[in-house]
Amino acid sequence: MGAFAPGAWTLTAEFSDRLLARLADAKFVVAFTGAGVSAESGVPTFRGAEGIWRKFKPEELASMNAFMKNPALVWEWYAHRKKLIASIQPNQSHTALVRMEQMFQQFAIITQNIDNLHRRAGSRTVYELHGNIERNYCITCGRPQTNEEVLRQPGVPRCPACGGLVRPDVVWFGEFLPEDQWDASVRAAESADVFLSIGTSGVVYPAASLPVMAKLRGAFLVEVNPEPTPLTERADEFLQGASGGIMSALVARLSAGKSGPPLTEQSLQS
Ligand code: BJW
Ligand code: ZN
Repeated sequence: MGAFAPGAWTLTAEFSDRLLARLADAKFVVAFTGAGVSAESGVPTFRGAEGIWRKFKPEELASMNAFMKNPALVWEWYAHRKKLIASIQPNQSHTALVRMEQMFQQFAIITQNIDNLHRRAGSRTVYELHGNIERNYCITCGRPQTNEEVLRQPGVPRCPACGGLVRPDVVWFGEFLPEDQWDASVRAAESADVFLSIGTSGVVYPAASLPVMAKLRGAFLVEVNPEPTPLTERADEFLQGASGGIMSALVARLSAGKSGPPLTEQSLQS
């Protein structure tokens, strides 16, 4: 594995016997996803040259300090991303994960993404570690606001009930992750037979501790990424390349091993 050039995966790609055997025996499969999974839908990643928005690093925008210092700048970034995300569609990676949920007795997606694309694609069990960009709330009274309401207001949106600042319902640096989502993710990581880490740089904690947690509890750890990450040396398999092609090929390979007609690339995208 790893000998394929990024983007060279096709439905005939070969996967190791070890990986296929672990998947064939798996009762509980967990997919842990990051920004790379949405990249092929047109959502920029956070890190690397492509990920930088107007020369700002995520640490300079995604924090309460940054928001209080310059709410207009932070809102400009979020308004831009909200509009972009509303205009794009889930891609082959999201669709492949929907198919995987139908194939295994238990299946969960743990996502760091806030773009809601897994749910929009049709996945059911999705734990959102860093919130959801479709929600917003007032930092003073907690009143929720829809995207339609916030985007209607020019500049920094305000709460109609108390006049407080409204923020997106996402997790910024220095903030705790939603307890219920974190607890469910830890339980899933600890019970997984196969744990797939897909399209994440694995540098943001505590999310980045989940793949290692899963491996220590006996999961077979698979990483899918065009680039090596700090997790790569701990992975049992590193599938190097863009996740859309790799995940589609993997689902096609798995479904070919089951009864019924094998999936085609066309049927995976439909
Ligand atoms: C493809 C591809 C293709 C491209 N196919 N792949 C020092 C050490 C350790 C920890 C800390 C520390 N100092 C501070 C901390 C804690 C901090 C942290 O981890 N910082 C590190 C950066 C150093 N963590 C926190 O603060 C967290 N909270 C916390 O710890 O609470 C406890 C606490 C509370 C109070 C006080 C103190 C402690 C919260 C973290 C919140 C992260 N929030 C963000 C923004 C969310 C909202 C928004 O989107 O606007 O979450 S930051 C950003 O990074 C976002 C992402 O979910 C997250 C992870 O990024 P991801 O998904 O991995 O994206 P990239 O861009 O990094 O990588 C993309 C990958 O895709 C790359 O590898 C590409 O190769 C690949 N790729 N194309 C497949 N086609
Ligand atoms: Zn309010």
